[in-house]
Amino acid sequence: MGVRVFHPDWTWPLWVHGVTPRTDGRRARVLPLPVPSRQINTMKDQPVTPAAPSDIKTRAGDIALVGRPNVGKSTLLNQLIGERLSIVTPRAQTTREAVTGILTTAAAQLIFVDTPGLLDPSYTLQRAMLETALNVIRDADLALLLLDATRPDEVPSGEALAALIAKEESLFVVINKLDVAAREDANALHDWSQRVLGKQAVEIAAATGYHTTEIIAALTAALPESPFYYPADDLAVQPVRFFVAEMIRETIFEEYEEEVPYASVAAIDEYREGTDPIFIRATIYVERESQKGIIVGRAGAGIKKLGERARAKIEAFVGGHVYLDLRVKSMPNWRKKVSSLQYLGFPVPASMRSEAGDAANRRTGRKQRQRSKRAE
Ligand SMILES: Nc1nc2c(ncn2[C@@H]2O[C@H](COP(=O)(O)OP(=O)(O)OP(=O)(O)O)[C@@H](O)[C@H]2O)c(=O)[nH]1
Ligand SMILES: [Mg+2]
Repeated sequence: MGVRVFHPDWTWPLWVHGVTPRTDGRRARVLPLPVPSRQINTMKDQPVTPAAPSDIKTRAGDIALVGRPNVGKSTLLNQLIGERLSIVTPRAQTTREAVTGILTTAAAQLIFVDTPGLLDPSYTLQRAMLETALNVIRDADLALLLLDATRPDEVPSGEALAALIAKEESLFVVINKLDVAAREDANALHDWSQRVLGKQAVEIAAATGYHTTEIIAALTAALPESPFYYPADDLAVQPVRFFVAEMIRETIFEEYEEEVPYASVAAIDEYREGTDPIFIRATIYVERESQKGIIVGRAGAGIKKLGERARAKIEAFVGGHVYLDLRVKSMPNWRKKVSSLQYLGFPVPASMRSEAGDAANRRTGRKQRQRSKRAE
């Protein structure tokens, strides 16, 4: 069994797959840490023995949490799992990668996959984010579409809408933020859901838990019969370093305004666990030297505060002292370059990788032509 450690202001779970502290004095079960895993449900191919008695038929499967940016997908994941697994900010496009949270009940294992918002991409990172969300929708057993009752015009369209319609019977729709929404706006979304998707939407408030029990019951009934894919006390599948990087990124959203959080990404260079304090070396990449200056701040005051706040979250998460060595570097236009995204570990779809290869070949070809012209 594990132990949970909470920071007074935070409920980051310690009880995630790969960081299950033990009370029997033996070492915690830890995934090989230097290997970043940006994949989802890596263990799903090998179901584990059901935790429930063998005469009970268990149900299990993936449920994609999807919707336009800022509709409350990550808030809902955290509410359903009962822990703060996925980062939440008031700003759109917070989530960039799929985040998996596992809810195990007596007879069912609901593997929720939080996704980046379904947006209209204008640069490469956004295209990779959209592609991630579309892939999760396609691969998941069920999809739960969130609509935001405070913004009734924000509904999926185009490719995303087509992917949702293709889910047919395995698509469920909820209208979120009912705690603050106007009735006529919620009604407009009910009409849209009925008209476009042929679905009766359920009203929820992810922030308060309103109607989430009903959602869990409806999803459970729709899951396929299956053994559990994960041990019953696992909550997450991504390695510690993923959550550490996300905590740094969330703190950047809290500390800086405008473009800086969007131009920032955190990479964990080193995670040395056998030491006290745990040694973590991380780099924040920004797109321009000027953004580097903003993060570092006057006489380093900015990065000092950022480091202290991020460290407090990480310490609560790992349940021990942490030495956080934080640096800032500029990686020009990293959000627009396939090679930079790959270097940073983002899942870049094969179609985009070949485009990058083609572009590089075109550049090389152009250079070769220029060289041969000059030689003539
Ligand atoms: N009042 C209210 N606010 C909510 C509710 N659910 C989410 N929010 C707020 O909506 C904002 C966005 O929430 P997120 O959970 O980050 O939304 P998201 O869909 O994951 O956003 P992206 O990751 O950017 O796509 C935050 O400020 C949340 O606190 C709700 O039920 N009621
Ligand atoms: Mg999110």
